[in-house]
Amino acid sequence: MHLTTQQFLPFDGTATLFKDFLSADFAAQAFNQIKTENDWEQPEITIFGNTVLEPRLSTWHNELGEGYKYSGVMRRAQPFSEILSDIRNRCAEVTNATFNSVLVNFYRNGQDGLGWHSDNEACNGPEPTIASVSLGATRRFDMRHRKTGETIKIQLESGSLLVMAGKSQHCWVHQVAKTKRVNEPRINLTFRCVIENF
Ligand SMILES: O=C(O)CCC(=O)C(=O)O
Ligand SMILES: [Mn+2]
Repeated sequence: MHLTTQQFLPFDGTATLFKDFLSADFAAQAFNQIKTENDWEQPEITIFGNTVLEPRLSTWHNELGEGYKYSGVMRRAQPFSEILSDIRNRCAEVTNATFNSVLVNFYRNGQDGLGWHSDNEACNGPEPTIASVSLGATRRFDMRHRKTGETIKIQLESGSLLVMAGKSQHCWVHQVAKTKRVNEPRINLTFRCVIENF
């Protein structure tokens, strides 16, 4: 299988986009299946002393039953469904990496988003390869260098795969900004390989 790729980071890691990773039909079907099958959660987060619900729904899945802690919240581990395993295997094939976990985000419309952060939790290891699959509405994904402030904007279309690797989590932060321009829902899957018993 040959897929066209585009490289986005000028230095300090890689962010490689496989625009046509999944066919439009498969992506649409996967979107519907994950939307209906997933047992969605909406954890609370505390920002500057205020407790609010996260502006998106999500689930965490891990083969070993390991929970995941981020933003101070411990997430329960759910098993991989058939569709999540299928997409995970396709990611493994394209990247030559292995993935034992996935964080699934459901952005109900443009008012849902994810603030600046990096996936640099110790359980991901020092230079994690993260495979990010998008389904549904196109959303803009921004990456900003921690030192230079250089910002890269990437349109993540349905069926695309963005692979972040090397120093990308160490040197860059990323976000999915809220936008009034998008009214349609989007699902994003970020496959990771977490270290056991962290
Ligand atoms: O929705 C996206 O494209 C990004 C998701 C993300 O950064 C994460 O789950 O850590
Ligand atoms: Mn992230």
